[in-house]
Amino acid sequence: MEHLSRRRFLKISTATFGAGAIGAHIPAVTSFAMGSKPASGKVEKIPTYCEMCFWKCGGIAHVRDGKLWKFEGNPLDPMSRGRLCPRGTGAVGTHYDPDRLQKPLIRRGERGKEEWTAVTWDEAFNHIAEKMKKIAAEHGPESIALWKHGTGARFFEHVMRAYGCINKAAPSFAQCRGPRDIGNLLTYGTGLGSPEPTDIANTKCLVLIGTHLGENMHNTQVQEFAQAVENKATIIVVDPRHSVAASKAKHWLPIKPGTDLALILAWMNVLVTEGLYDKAFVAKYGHGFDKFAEAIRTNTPEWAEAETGIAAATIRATAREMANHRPATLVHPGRRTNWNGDDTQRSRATALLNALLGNWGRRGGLFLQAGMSVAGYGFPKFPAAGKPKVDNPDGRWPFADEEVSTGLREATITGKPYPIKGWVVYATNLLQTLPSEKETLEAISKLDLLVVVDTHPSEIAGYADVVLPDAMFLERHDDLYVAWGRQGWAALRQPVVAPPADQKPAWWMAKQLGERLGVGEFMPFKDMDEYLAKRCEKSGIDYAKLREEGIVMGKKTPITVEEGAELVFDTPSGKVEFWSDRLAKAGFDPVPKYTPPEAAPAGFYRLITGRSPVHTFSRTQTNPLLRDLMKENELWVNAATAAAAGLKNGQYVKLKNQDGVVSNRIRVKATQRIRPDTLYMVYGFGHTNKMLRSAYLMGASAAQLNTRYKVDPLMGGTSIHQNFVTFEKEA
Ligand SMILES: Nc1nc2c(c(=O)[nH]1)N[C@H]1C(S)=C(S)[C@@H](COP(=O)(O)OP(=O)(O)OC[C@H]3O[C@@H](n4cnc5c(=O)[nH]c(N)nc54)[C@H](O)[C@@H]3O)O[C@H]1N2
Ligand SMILES: Nc1nc2c(c(=O)[nH]1)N[C@H]1C(S)=C(S)[C@@H](COP(=O)(O)OP(=O)(O)OC[C@H]3O[C@@H](n4cnc5c(=O)[nH]c(N)nc54)[C@H](O)[C@@H]3O)O[C@H]1N2
Ligand code: SF4
Ligand SMILES: [Mo]
Repeated sequence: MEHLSRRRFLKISTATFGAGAIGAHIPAVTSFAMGSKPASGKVEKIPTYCEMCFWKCGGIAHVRDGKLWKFEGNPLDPMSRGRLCPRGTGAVGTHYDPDRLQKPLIRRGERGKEEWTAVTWDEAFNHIAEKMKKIAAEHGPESIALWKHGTGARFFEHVMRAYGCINKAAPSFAQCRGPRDIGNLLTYGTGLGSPEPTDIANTKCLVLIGTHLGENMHNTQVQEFAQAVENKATIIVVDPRHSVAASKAKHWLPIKPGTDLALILAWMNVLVTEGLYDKAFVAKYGHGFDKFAEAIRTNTPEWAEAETGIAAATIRATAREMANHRPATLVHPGRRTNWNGDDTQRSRATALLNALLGNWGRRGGLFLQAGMSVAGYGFPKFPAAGKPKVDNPDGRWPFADEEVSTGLREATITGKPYPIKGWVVYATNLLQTLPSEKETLEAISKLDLLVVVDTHPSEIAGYADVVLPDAMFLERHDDLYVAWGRQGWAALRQPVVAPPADQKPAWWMAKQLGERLGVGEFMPFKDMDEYLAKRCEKSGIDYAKLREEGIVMGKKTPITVEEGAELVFDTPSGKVEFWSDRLAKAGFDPVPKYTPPEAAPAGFYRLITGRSPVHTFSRTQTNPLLRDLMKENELWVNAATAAAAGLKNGQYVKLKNQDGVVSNRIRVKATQRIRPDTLYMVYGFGHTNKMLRSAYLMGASAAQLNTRYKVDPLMGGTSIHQNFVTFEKEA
């Protein structure tokens, strides 16, 4: 198999996306020689999977003279296909980042004042275990909750569950893909998960609603997007902003934010009234189609034009174009879908649009995911839960199938149905991640114990009682990644270098904590080699080979109708639910209905957010390699809006939101590439923890301005595009 170098990848992406798009942001760097001079020395190549984000691409680390030199794609891996995105390559910078946490810390003085005593690991664990036992004795172990994001949380969750902690939450549901997964679940009987089963490589018509591929750097999707462009697939992009993806599109629909559901309904109206939908698919697999067709009868393109600002003729033309290419037309289901508060219904509408195009289980549409089964280690049984979980009391959000983060936060604030007195936070910067910083701080004020396990002195770490410095992913073992995709596979995470200071791997911390909590028997293995070797042995996987290659593939099975797969829908009707009896019964619209978004107050603009191709959320701003590529975020302002406000391109400005919250300063990017009524910035900047020396107050924090949010009544998703801002010019 060809070893594609980083330079080649950059050449590919630059060629495909063109200058001015992502190519302009990404210099051609073949190696990041931060450890040692790449001139001589013994090079070891060790495979492991990346966790600079949650796409989990397989990579190969090059270690020269014992020092981390570079990280490249693993050609055997279906996610990376031998190429990493800039953040993956930049993982080397996280290893060497001088702003990383070095030692366990215990708070001195007031919470949030950031005065610490460096302690030994023993002292840290003894302190935590003592506090946890006290909370458990007074309130029960259920009163200690876990916040988590990412693979490293695996054994913390395990040990805490063994101790009787049942409350947990991750931002990947209510703040991210939850609405999309529930919208699809209600329609097809299955959520989509990660990675999404989108056959972008083979599509003839790709529709992106938001979903800014090329800035959203989910590696495989970006590579496949480049393939689709090369294949001359029709690209339709719906975005208030001329995104990188929009620059590749035949049709860019600069929609008024918050009105996408009107557009999707109108597209479906055209497909139905003009008889362009997949009639055979609907007849065989559709449930309640006639009632659905009746429900969207008045959602004409002319009606939608007034809502969305997209001309009726354009809506018709794009709907017809989608129909022309079906079933190889793919309306991307999106990922971060928490926009407006009706997001599950909007995602369901997207699912129904895909159903009208008949692309379920079809080449160029949504393929059927294949998995691989890998045996567990075999642990003792967890104790039975004595109380219900607190995050979704009485099923307030009837269709939530994962924990609702803001529900856990609210329970911590109210102490109902029972008090939550401890939080263990693993790899989620709650102050940047959850909307309403104020509510997060209020919840923290109720705690007797806040433990933060992080690689960096994040904002949430600044409020901790105890901070535990994690090894970064290149320095630790984690559990196997058992993945779903075109073919199932399992990938190995193994350490390639030692942590630079006194950081320790997450699994080791969990084991230490478990022993002190008296549940040591739940981690009966000496180390991760023993654990992983046993899982592999039980599954017939050659562990030695896995350590060499980093990945083992599962069996190939048919994933499309073209390959002979059969379609089965796990819904109450056993069919694709154009009309949902479940929703009707629960008092919701059985077919999605549109409500217009709130108008901006005079002089205010709607604030929307997205991703930088070279950063992940709020976690990479101090990474010396990635900071070099982008050290602060910019505020996208329409050139006319900027001129009217007397703002010049490149000047700094502060933003004030509808609740009077003022941001840190941010540089104006005056551009034609955004609607005049909308402002845009990437999320994750504007750090306020002084210990993040190189990122402190660089750019503005979108999260800080997200004081208002709407909650999706179906599943508890928190929608953050509800905030309006105005300019505060710098003195
Ligand atoms: N480089 C990089 N890549 C990442 C990540 C990262 O941190 N860095 N994070 C990953 C994760 S976890 C996720 S969830 C995804 C998120 O990435 P996506 O799922 O692509 O996120 P979206 O919010 O859909 O996309 C943001 C885009 O939506 C547009 N937009 C905003 N409001 C509206 C609207 O009302 N209507 C329409 N049609 N468009 C709108 C914005 O202008 C922007 O272009 O990215 C993933 N990829
Ligand atoms: N305003 C706004 N809010 C959003 C979004 C948005 O677009 N705008 N996007 C939402 C989405 S889609 C998502 S998925 C979430 C993401 O939410 P989070 O995953 O919480 O994102 P981060 O803010 O990067 O917080 C990650 C924290 O983990 C730490 N960390 C990184 N690697 C490691 C590690 O290996 N071990 C440990 N222990 N810690 C580590 C980082 O230093 C950082 O403090 O945010 C959501 N919130
Ligand atoms: S998409 Fe990039 S950052 Fe995410 S896992 Fe893949 S290489 Fe790493
Ligand atoms: Mo996300």
